Amino acid sequence: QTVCVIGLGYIGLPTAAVFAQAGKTVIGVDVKQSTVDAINAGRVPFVEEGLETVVAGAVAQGKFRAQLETPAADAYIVSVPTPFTTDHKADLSYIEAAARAIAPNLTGGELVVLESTSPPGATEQMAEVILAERPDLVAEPGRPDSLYFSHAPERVLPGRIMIEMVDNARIIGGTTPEASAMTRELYASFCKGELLVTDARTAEMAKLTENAFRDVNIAFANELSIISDRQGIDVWELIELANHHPRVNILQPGPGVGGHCIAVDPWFIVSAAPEDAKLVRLAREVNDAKPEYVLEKVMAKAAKFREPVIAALGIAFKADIDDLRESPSKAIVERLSAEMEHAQVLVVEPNVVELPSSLTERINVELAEMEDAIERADIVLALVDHHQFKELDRALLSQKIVVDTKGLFR
Ligand code: SAJ
Repeated sequence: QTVCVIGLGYIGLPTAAVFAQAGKTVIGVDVKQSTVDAINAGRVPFVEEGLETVVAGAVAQGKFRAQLETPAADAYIVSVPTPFTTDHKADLSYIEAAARAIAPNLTGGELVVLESTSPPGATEQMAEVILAERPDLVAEPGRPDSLYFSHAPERVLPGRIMIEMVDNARIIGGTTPEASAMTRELYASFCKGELLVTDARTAEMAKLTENAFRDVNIAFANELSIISDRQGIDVWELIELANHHPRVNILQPGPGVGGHCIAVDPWFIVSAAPEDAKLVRLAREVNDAKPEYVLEKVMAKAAKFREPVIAALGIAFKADIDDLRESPSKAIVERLSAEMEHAQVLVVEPNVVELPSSLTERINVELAEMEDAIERADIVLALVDHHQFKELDRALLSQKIVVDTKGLFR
């Protein structure tokens, strides 16, 4: 059985690798020549624990190769980006392009699985694009000229992908029960977790719901942090106490919500149901507004210094990673340095060796070492709960004004 994986990014490449490991012949497709070349040389163009060994092994055994053109295959896995547009709608153009590239290769009997996180209805839309290109084929299970379509979202956590890809339970939703059954069988080749079968729309919505649940819960924590701040209450103690209740489980507040999933996916629910998705939208707005609250708080504290020096601890989007994309902490540092040109911002980020270009271009920002930055600072602004910061000697902070968005120094 030949499996074609379209889009060899953070999800597509590990998926291709585990299919090859499970004995399938896998052909990966990507638009980037450099990605194709790297993979065919057994290399992985990004950092993910344990992935390169599997890719290199599969390529060496001839079970996996990458190319630019979409080939004929028995099953297709579409794992391309679904970014959102400026008005918070899902951009499905990459899925459509993949569908158009698949269409000419089909003969009937093939399975096309959409893995990209998508708004409800996207799998059906993908099927429509393919069937419009191929009016000689149908989606009527049982007939030799029938095609099969489904959605199988992933739930892996970056850094643990090779483990979670295999172990996590997986939702599978076909546009027909026959498509679900085929998809289930395909994923059972490597997935040890439970395979939960539903329809395509429910599967699409389930993935969005998981991330929206987390976003709403974090928004609640962020709102509590602002209320508590103004009431003179320690929000971390408050949440810890409330979470002792057997049916309460509040997440942690912070400087905002980042990453490419939790800060994006809930918008797909909002754009699908703009009138009804009130809470989901509000949670997004609450979390998106948190960096501004932090910024104002720091600026108010800095007002009493003529040339304030601020040590900003962390610019990654969450603890103990080097990923700066969609990071609220990075956004706060960018805004701080722009709003207060007379201030000096010392960025401490143990997971990077250089600052991103948005910060190197600012003359009042520099990357600094932790102890040095704190010693020089008037204000210490904690933005990410990296383990290095948790282990900091508290005595260093005794003479400093501290703004602690993660409750590190309580
Ligand atoms: N955050 C808080 N407070 C918390 C937890 C997180 O402020 O209590 C912030 C983080 O600092 C970060 C953001 O939320 O800025 C997102 O971090 P995360 O660890 O919650 O999630 P991601 O984006 O790394 O991965 C999520 C996971 N989804 C869920 O836990 C429901 C992962 O399982 C998904 O596979 C992934 O999204 C995805 O690809 O959708």
